[in-house]
This record gives sequence, C-alpha cells and structure tokens, in this order.
Amino acid sequence: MRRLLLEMRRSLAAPSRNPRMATVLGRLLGSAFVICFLTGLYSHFLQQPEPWMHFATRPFFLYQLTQGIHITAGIACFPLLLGKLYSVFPNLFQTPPIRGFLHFLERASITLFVSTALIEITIGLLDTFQWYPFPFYFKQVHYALSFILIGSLAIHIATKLPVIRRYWFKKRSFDENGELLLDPEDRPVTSEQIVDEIGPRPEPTAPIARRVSGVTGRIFDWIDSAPPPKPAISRRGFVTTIGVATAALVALTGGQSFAFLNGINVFAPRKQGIGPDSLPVNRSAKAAQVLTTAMDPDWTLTVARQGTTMEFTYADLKAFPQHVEQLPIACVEGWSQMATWRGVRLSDLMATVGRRDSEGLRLTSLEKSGAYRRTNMGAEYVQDDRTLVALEVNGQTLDIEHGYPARMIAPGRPGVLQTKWLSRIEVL
Ligand SMILES: Nc1nc2c(c(=O)[nH]1)N[C@H]1C(S)=C(S)[C@@H](COP(=O)(O)O)O[C@H]1N2
Ligand SMILES: [Mo]
Repeated sequence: MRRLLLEMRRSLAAPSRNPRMATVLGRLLGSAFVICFLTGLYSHFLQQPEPWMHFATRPFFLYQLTQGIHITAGIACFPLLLGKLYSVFPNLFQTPPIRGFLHFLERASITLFVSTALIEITIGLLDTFQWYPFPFYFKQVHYALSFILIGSLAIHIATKLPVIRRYWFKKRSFDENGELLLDPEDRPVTSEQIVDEIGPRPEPTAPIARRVSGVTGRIFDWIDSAPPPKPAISRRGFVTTIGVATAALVALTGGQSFAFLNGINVFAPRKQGIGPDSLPVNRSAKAAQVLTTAMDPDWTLTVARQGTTMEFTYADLKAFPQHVEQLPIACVEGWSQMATWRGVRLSDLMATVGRRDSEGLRLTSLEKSGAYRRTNMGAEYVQDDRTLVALEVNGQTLDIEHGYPARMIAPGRPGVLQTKWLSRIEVL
C-alpha cells in the first residue's frame, strides 16, 4: 500500500505541483472566498436585518457594487479552485494517511472545505441562471454552507501556516536562476527514494503481453512499448492557463453586473437593456398573479399609520410633485442595471399620515403569494430623498412587468426589496 501511494505521488509530480504554487493560488482563492463571504453577509443582513441595524443609502450603487463583486469573485473561484486542486492533487496520496491529530485536522478541514466550496460556487452559479435542480432552498443552504466554508478555511490556513509562511514571498521561494527552492519534505517523491525506503520493485513474473495472444496481446505490446508520457505542463504554462481562464470568465460574465463589460457578456444569463422599458424582468406579472388586479382602474394605494388610513388613486399620485432619479435594480442573482425612475418621493407620501423620522415601513404588493409579497423598509431608506414610489421608468409609464401601477425604488437596496405592484404602505 505504501509503495502504491509513493508511486502515485512520484508519477503525479509536475512542475506546477509544488507548495509555492499552492500558496499563491491559495492566497487568491482565500481572498475571493473572504470577499464573497463579507459581501454575502451584507446582502443577507440587508434582506434579514437585526432590529438594531442601519444601512448606508449612499452611494446609491453600493449594493450593485457589493453584489456585483460577490458574483464576479464567485465565478473567479472556479478556475482558481480547480487550479489549486490540480496543484495539490498528489497530496491526496500521502503516507501514512494520518500522522497525528494536527495532520488529521488538516486533512479533515481540507476535505470539508473542498466539498463545501465546490457545492457553494456551483449552486451560486446556478442561481444566477435561476435554475434550481436540487431538492433544497438555495438561499438557506448557500448561507449555511458559507459558514462551514469559512470555518474550515480558517482551520486549514491555521494548520498550513508553516508552509504558507515558508512559500509566501517570491524572494524566499526562488534562487537567482528562477529555480524553485523546496524544503526536503516538499520535494516530489523520486524512484530512488522509493527504492531506498522500500526496496526495488518485485520482478514481474512474466510480461503480460507474453501471456496473452492475438489482438489483446498486441495492444499490451503497444502499451509496453509506448513512449513515456510527455512532461506535464510547465509552471509558466500553468500560471498562464489559470490566469487567462480567470480573466476571461470574469470579462465574459461581468457585464451582467458591470455595464461597461456588457458588450462582451457572452456567458452570463442577463444582458443590459433587454425587456420592457429596456430593463430585464425578474418575477413576471403572470407569475405574481397580478394581471387583473394591477390593471384594475379602481386600484388605490393604501397608506396607513396607527389610526390614520389614506387611499391614493393613480391620479392622486400623479398630482404629487414628481421627482426623477437614476437608480439601479441590483438583483441578488447578480445582474444589475441602471434606470431612470419618475414618481412620488416616498417621504412626501408618508408625511400625509404624519410619519416620524425614525419609523420604518411595511410594504405589501398586489402579488397573491410569494416570498416578497410583504417586505419591511428601514427608516434610513424612507428618509432618503432618492427613494420613490415610481410610476414611470425610462420615460414610459411603468410596464406591468416592472410593477404598474406603482413600485418602490430605493438607493442601495437589493432588487428583491424593490417591491412591484404596490398595494399598501404602513408605518410600523
Ligand atoms: N412584488 C414583488 N416585487 C418584486 C419581486 C417579487 O417577486 N414580487 N421581485 C424583485 C426582484 S427579485 C427584483 S430583482 C426586482 C426586479 O425588478 P424588475 O423585474 O422590474 O426588473 O423586482 C423585485 N420586486
Ligand atoms: Mo432579484
């Protein structure tokens, strides 16, 4: 068994399979995961805030930025993680498999990390396509796994600290000729070493080819005489491959979150400017079952605070001073797009029922059912002058798909909280 494991490691040796490469890729991958974790937490708390939390409403594109970074960094993890797995692959065949408690901890944490990381980025990517071929709720699982992922990453880094420290700096890792300096225990396994340790390979009793005749025998002959495999990819070739793959993936999908990359958005599910009023649609009016209620000429918007209730018709809302704001829809699924909104300032509307500055709101949609039929809005968003009950987008009356007759649009909030087809706004 020991010979087999050593032989495995010997045959898997490659220029890019070394602790320096593992450290360099690990740095990038670790940073990407920490960025994803922090931006993910921000997104989580925006949607499920603790009572004491207050959020920044400026810059107005804050969530667009943090969520764009979340998705883009998550996508970059694919080539980085695969590259890292490639570079540490021979370590899978360590002998003895477990050398003590610390070593057990190291291997257990890395197993947990790799499996959770693969699931996490895969379901995250599928979510950007709104495709859920798995039997659990994306949101809860993605959130829970992120803690396992970050926890196991922390343990992994702690147990690997000596290696990370040893190979962190380029200067310490290479000699003047660009040759990698490896500590003895980090050198690849050689045939001589195996012979020294376990003795020479037992002689094969008879070459297989000679025991088999006919076509099969000839195939074995051919395998026996085949030239040894070409040397694996060079260190530089490997770095270039991972670098180009990462850059290309980011560039060819980043357009869903960052408008300047839209022209080369080949792979991401959402393009800018597509949909009614030149804006993509997430939940459709049909899915929300509002096709009749939203078009009802008797529609009113109810605004309530304690004992006071006001009903505003569409014409009433039009009679308020109308304000224009440039604000993005920034979906948790990664796509975002700027739009020009026109409508009633929310704080003007809420003043009609005497709302106080510190009071938050509850928004209700005409939508029949759905996770976002009812949402809460913190006082900071109500206070912000840019928050509108929008009646128009991009110079047109709101399309029913975008929330006709009226929808919320506030700066710095996730798309899920930009409630469409408003029906009721009440002070909490
Ligand atoms: N009532 C209601 N409003 C909603 C949703 C919803 O499911 N129900 N989806 C939200 C989501 S997830 C996003 S990203 C935005 C998208 O707005 P758009 O479809 O006008 O582009 O609307 C939000 N408003
Ligand atoms: Mo969304």
